[in-house]
Amino acid sequence: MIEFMTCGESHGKQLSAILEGMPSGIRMDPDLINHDLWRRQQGFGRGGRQKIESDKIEITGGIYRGRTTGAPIGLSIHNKDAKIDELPQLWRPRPGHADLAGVLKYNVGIREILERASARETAMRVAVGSIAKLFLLDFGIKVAAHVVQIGKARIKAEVSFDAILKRSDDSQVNCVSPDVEKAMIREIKKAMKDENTVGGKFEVCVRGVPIGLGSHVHYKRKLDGRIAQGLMSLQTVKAVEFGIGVLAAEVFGSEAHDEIYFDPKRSYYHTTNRAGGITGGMSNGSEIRVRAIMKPISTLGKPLRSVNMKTKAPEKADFERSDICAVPAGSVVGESIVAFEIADAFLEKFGGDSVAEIKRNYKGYLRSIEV
Ligand code: EPS
Repeated sequence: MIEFMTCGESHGKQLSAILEGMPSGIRMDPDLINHDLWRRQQGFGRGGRQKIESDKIEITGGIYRGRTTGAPIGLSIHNKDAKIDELPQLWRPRPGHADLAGVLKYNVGIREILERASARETAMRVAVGSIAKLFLLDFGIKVAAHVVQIGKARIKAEVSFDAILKRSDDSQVNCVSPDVEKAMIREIKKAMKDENTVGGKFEVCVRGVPIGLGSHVHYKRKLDGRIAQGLMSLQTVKAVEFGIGVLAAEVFGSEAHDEIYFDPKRSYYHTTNRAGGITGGMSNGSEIRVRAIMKPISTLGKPLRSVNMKTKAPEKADFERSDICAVPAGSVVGESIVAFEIADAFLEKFGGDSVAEIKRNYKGYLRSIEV
């Protein structure tokens, strides 16, 4: 089992994490981590904060001469906008934000709640996910995400894994189609003009996952449940779907499942992937395809009705600098979240203390399921 803990406020000194349980021998690549951090900061419709920050990882433990040692990995990202003590207290909770429930539950002000509820925290989740991606690459497993919808602009057809890999870092919305990208940018511009915000949907795909990660035997071990929990914990995510997802409610069984075939050269296989790569809580050998739906960000330039928590008078919600659209950034975070969950399930199945040991276990398993 791998686990990590993050701490740090949006405008505090730094974000920190300790990642525990990674084996020794993973080649560390700070450039790749920094590239993912950079990707998270991009996207048309991002707010002013990203012009201030240029997130860079500092690795403070668990690495020797460029490889993991098996010890807990210490990570920090310094905030440039680290002025938390100068920032004012707020009194008008934003509808849709953690503000109201957080203030009542913790008996503190809105400032204390928003500082930790902020999506700034996801920078660290990206760093952790990048390390998971580096581990998975040693086993030929690749994770990639792309934006499929912003507002009413959407990609209609399924996008191949290779097309997702080929998408350009220059895309302003992490979208594979230049035409749909234009329509997505139009949606964001509309929201911008109205001082509004807009949500959307991203898809995370994983290639090279062997059959049998996760398990049917216990609810906490189900791979789809674990991935869904990870994605639902991302700020603004309201729904998660695998494969045909919500469409499963309206089609008949004959259109909902993946028929099974056998070929002596390639073993068992499916010609469709309606399950999104997971059946019975276990990976089934097909690509994992999961989509997350993000609501529009709750900090609005034209705020919604709220209540002043000091006076109890009806007032408009507070507004602080925010994003118009965070879906492209969310897709990068989603990629990291899924990478972490796959790495966790992979280590659970093939666990060992070094990459070399895990490789032996993995090869033995692959041989055992050969027919
Ligand atoms: C974010 C940092 C935040 C926000 C945004 C995401 O920085 P600041 O509050 O200084 O502008 O831009 O967070 C929210 C929208 C939110 O509601 O907290 C980031 O780094 O992703």
